[in-house]
Amino acid sequence: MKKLIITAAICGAEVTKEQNPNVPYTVREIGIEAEKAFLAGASIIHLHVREDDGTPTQDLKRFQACVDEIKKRSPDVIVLPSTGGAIGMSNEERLQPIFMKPQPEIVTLDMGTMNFGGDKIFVNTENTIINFVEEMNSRGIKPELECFDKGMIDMALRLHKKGHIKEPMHFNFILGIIGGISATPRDLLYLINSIPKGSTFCVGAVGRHEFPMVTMSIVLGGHVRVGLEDNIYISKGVLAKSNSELVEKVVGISKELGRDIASPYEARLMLGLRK
Ligand code: KMH
Ligand code: ZN
Repeated sequence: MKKLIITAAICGAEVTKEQNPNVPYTVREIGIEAEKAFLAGASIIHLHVREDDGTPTQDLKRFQACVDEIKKRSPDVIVLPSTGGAIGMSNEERLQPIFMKPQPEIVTLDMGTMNFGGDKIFVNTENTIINFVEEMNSRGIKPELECFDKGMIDMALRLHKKGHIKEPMHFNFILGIIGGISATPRDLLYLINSIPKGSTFCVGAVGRHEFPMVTMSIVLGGHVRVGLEDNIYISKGVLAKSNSELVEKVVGISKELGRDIASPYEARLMLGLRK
C-alpha cells in the first residue's frame, strides 16, 4: 500500500488552553509544536493561528510570522493553512493566508455551510466556495476539500463539473462534528465510496472518534489527520502532552498494520504539489 501521509492539526481555532494547556498560541509555541509533530512523523501541518492570548486570527502578518517560524525549524514540512478560520470571521479575513510569501502549496477549502454546535453556524455559500477556489486557482494553490458531510462531496463534484475544482482532487473528511456526518464505519465508507477514482483522501474525526476513524483510513488506503484541533486526549481522560504524542500514536498504529509513513517529499509527490 502507498505510504501514509500524516497531517497534524496542531492548533485549531476553537480549542483552548483551558481545555488542554498544550494548545499552542504564541508564534514560538506554534513553531515548537509543528517541529515536534514533524519529527514524530507528520509531513503536513494544518495551521490556524492565534494572538498571544489565544484569540483566533487570520491576520496575514501573524500567519506569516508563524509559517516563518515553522519553516525555520522544519524547512521541508508542508504547511496547510486554514481558509476556514474561526466561526463568524469574514470571507476577506479567512482568505488572508493565501497572500503569504512564499505562497502556500495547499490550503483548506470548506465545501459547505453547517451547524457547528449550540448556536454556531459555519457559513460557506456556493458563491463563497467558488470565489475562494478561483483565488486559489489563479495562484496555483491546491485546495484540500474539507467535507464534514456527504452533501459537501456533492458540492465538490458539482464545482468540478463546472470547471472550478480541478483533478486530481484531494478530500479531507472530518467526522463527528455536531451538525456534520457521524463518525461511524458505515458513514466513513459512504464518504470514501462517493469520491471519484484517482482522488486522494485524508480522514480525521473529533474527540474519542479520532483513532478509530484514522485507523480505518490506514486500512482503506487513505491518509490521516490527528491533532489538538480535533482531539485533546491521548487516551480516555488523559490529555495529550503535545500534538507529537498524537502523531506518535498514529505512527505506531500504521507501522503495526504494515504501512510506512510518507516524508514531506513523498507527500508532495502523492498530492501533486509543487515544491
Ligand atoms: N474552525 C472551523 C470553523 C478549516 O480549517 O478550513 C473551520 C475549520 C476548517 O477548522
Ligand atoms: Zn482547521
